[in-house]
Amino acid sequence: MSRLIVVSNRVPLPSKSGAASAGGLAVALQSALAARGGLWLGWSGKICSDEPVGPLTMLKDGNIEYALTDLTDLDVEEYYQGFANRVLWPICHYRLDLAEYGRREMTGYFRVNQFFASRLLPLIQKDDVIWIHDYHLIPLAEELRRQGVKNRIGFFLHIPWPAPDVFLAMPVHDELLKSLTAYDVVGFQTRQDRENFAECLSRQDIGERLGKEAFTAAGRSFIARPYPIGIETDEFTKLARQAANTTLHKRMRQSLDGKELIIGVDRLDYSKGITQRIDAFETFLTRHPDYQRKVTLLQITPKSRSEVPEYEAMQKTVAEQAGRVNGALGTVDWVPIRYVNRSLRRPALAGLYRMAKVALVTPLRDGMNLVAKEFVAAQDEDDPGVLLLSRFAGAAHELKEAVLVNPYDVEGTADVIARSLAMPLEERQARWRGMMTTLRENNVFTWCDTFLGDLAGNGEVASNEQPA
Ligand code: ADQ
Repeated sequence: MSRLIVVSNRVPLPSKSGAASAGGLAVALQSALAARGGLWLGWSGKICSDEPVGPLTMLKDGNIEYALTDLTDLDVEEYYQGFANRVLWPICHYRLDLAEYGRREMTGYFRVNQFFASRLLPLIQKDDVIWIHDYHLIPLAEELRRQGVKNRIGFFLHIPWPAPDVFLAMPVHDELLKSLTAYDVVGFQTRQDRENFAECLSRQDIGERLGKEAFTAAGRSFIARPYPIGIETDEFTKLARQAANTTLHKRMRQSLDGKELIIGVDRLDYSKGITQRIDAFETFLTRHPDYQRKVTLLQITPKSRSEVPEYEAMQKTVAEQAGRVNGALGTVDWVPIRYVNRSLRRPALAGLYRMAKVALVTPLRDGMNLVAKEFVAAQDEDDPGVLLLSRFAGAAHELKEAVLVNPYDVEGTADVIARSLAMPLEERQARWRGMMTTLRENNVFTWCDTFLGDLAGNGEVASNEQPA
């Protein structure tokens, strides 16, 4: 088997405390790489003010080797905080209003991709397959090809690919589209994302579509396919089952004192619909006063990207909003919303999912959303909770038995919360069984194997040159 090289912006090193990385890419790739082994290259998270950046830091943990590079403060400002998180992230989540284009950031983005290529180049061996992840590194393969790399290179986009009218509003759209044609396999979360991408190529007259998944451009062929990302389903179920007897969970149950638990778990991000969700929860409590003092919403939201102004502002908004609802509706012995800004260890999280009667997974837009899948996997089959899922999450394309909502419709979501709490056991079980079948059939290992199978050339089109 050829060696696998994974490249992503951040590399989540195994933590001594066992605290989980609160990010979907980290969670999924850690599982996938631990099973197969390989090399993982990315930013160490360290910022240095002097150029040139020092040598790579090499670490080993089990069968994964890590190659970590520092970045300069200018790199971080232009590439990471700038173009990646203030242009690509909002655009791909349909927030044209939040995108801030600047030539300097765009140039920085392409420059740092060149830098990643220069770091990776000396590590590449003849038969390695290279798997590049997410919107930070779209032009990386093009850079590697320019340097003569002929290895198989795949790209997986963890976030949505938006509708063409949205994507094409971005000034450098053609450069990004063309750079994706340097890959052998381009993976998306859903068929809809792939179709949006294909439509962008066609509108811009870049290359040609040869079949459902086969494309050609600039004398190369590549495939673009949906590979919906999964979780370690059975492992997660086991974690949740074991968590029931831990001190944390006993304390939690005690503190609930018979009240039903509703749970929300999201990085603090405007795409996750947290403010709309809190509005919906407040509307639900106001419209259904019988439920007051009988339910609690536990919203677990680790801070993320605090250096980007929209995120900093959001921290304030959500904290104030939760405080306002608690002030208006809470009583001396009941707090409607427990709002927690920290990362939990995975077993703790799994146990809390299992304790919850309803999960509110209501992003305004999401590539997939692993929380939805984790919640389902954590349930007790005899008495499963209800997944209330945004129709704008990639997961809604797979988990058809979830209760789908439009997160922009606050009153509609409030009504669905009430219906979910009252859902009869047989219906809950039937929905849960359907979703579990999907999660068992498509777990994180199937995701990884399918992608890497295609990348190895087992896919529909695999005519590009193999390493010399
Ligand atoms: P994210 O936007 O980070 O991922 P998501 O898919 O929900 O979103 O993954 C979050 C992960 O972090 C989950 O595994 C969750 O358990 C974990 N997590 C969240 N809060 C936590 C907390 N407080 N403590 C511990 N762990 C926490 C991006 C895309 C998604 C896509 C994934 C994977 O935005 O659409 O599903 O990548 O491709």
